[in-house]
Amino acid sequence: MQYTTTGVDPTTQISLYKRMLRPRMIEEKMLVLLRQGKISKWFSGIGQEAIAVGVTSALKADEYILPMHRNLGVFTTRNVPLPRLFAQWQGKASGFTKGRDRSFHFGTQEYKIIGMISHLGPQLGVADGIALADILKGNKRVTAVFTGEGGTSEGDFHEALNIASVWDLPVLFCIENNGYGLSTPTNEQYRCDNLSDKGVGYGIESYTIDGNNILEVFTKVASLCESIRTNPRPVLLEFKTFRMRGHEEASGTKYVPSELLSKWQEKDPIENYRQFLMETEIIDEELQSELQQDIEQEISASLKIAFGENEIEDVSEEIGDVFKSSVYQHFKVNTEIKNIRLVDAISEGLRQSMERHDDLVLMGQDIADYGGVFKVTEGFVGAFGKDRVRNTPICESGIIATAMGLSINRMKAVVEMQFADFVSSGFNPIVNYLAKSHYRWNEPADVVIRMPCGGGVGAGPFHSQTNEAWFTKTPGLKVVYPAFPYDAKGLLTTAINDPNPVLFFEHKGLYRSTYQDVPSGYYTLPFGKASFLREGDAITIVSYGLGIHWALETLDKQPQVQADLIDLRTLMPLDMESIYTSVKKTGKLIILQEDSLFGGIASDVSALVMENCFEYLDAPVRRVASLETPIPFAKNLEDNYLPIHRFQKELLSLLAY
Ligand SMILES: Cc1ncc(C[n+]2csc(CCOP(=O)(O)OP(=O)(O)O)c2C)c(N)n1
Repeated sequence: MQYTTTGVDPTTQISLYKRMLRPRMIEEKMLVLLRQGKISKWFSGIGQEAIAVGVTSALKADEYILPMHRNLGVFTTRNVPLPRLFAQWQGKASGFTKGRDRSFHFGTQEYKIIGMISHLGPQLGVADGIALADILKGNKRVTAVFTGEGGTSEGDFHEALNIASVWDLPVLFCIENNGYGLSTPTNEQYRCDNLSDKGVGYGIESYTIDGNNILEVFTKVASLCESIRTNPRPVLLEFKTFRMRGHEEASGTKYVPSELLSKWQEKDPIENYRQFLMETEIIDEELQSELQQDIEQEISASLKIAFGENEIEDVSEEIGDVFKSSVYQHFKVNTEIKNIRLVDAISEGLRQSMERHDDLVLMGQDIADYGGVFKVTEGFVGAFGKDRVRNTPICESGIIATAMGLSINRMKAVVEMQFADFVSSGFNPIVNYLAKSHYRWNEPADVVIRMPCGGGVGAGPFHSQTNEAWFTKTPGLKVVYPAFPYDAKGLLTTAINDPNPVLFFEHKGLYRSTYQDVPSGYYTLPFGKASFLREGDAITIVSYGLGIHWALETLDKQPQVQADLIDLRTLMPLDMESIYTSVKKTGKLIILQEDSLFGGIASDVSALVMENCFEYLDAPVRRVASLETPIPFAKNLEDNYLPIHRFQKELLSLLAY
């Protein structure tokens, strides 16, 4: 192996050696503990240390790094205390996740390390968001993110590179090409010669680097970082290396030809570098054994602390940690009232939030000069500029991950889905990243996702869904679904103030058909408080969104029906107390929902009422909802699908029960 020391002084040469030796020795110890059954799983990075150590050494301490499952060297080079790391792997309380997640699945703001989620790809977009926040705040920083060559086949990789390219984001995309993705060799993963070639397609500068040569990694990355800090841009790096052990220890390496393993054994990054340092007399046997002894001692002392810690017994914070606790701030201003449409109220709430929060960034397809397909952000570019009102490429997953990155780097984001239906292309980062971060490692996702949704508009199966139930199912997400302009404005401002992820549903059928008197100043409304729109003793009607308007229409036609009509307004948190109070008074409950019946909110409201108010009920709870089909296009078919025409009959029959 050829080593060039130009620009690397002897102290740095030794420090790079020590930095590689530490993760190697920790790993060797972990492999012993694994065999003894003292830890549960291990993903080995043996043979790949030069990449994590070289890249981390080239970055400054305040620059974020997003490592993968084999990058122990990132954590050790950033001097994360070993007792905490060991406690993390043992699921102990003094780790980084209170025992809630394993291995390297955590981040720490203290060390500016943002760990992966198992799905590999999403962190590439998160790096984009972190880098975007740095650009917007005028920080001259680089963000480094890792992926394996297997992970480059995920859409997230392509989306993240493309976003970074069109937005000139200072991200160092580091591919560790270690020959195998689990058992899949590179020729079954991709067909270009080098993965760095992919940079060309995105207009990104890229390089192939010998990932086993610490000096090459360090000097190349250090000089690139210098240049990126002053001239922000993404750079794609492919580090050639090899995975010397199994994907994880249990799976072995039977499928790897032995000659490949021996060929790469000879290229071991630590052995070769040690020899080089000995030959050039930078280190000698004495120093080498001193280093080794120091690390050994550090490992055993740290292990003693971690093993000495009790297993987690306290489960009292499990529910409380799903969301970041935040105190609702009530703003009520006495200003002029204007009669406006739902779409205007949302636009106004968004505009006033932009004025209030300098750190709020809007992202979405065609939201800038064009104003969004529903014109919610019309005129925003003029008021706030293109840095904060950002047109995105068509890549929901990458942009939602980018929003997470903005939040990690202490900015706020609102992402507009062009239609709520398209959120399926960004489903993974929402339900796995945004929803779980606070519970896993105490990091909230300060992100609102606006969801223009709903049927009755003749737009067929992919532009009419009301897909709130995809999200109410997932702990860690708040779900808001206003039916009126006043609620929409006040709940949107609250959603933006809330540091947790919020799915904000906007029924597009109501955008331009629903008017209401709305205060023109900034105000907020609390989550988790349903509103009583009508009051009566005979029956309780629960609904939200367009369903509320159907219920009102029905009650107007049937003035003899004495009903409590409850508008849920937010689905998570859900105001069950108001429902219980009403049901205890009326003894009958009918729930109307626009979505198909099975697995929707109506089912859970029904179950909860049966469990908690059984002795007050005079009839079985009734649910009325759309058919169990996709939502159709033709008017007659859509009318048949939606529940409005069935509601009156069901209501009257329940009253007569
Ligand atoms: C979306 C997703 N699909 C599949 C997996 C299962 N899986 C975990 S790691 C891995 C291989 C990853 O290969 P690569 O990106 O090359 O990284 P390496 O493990 O080689 O370092 C697979 C298939 C996963 N975690 N996430």
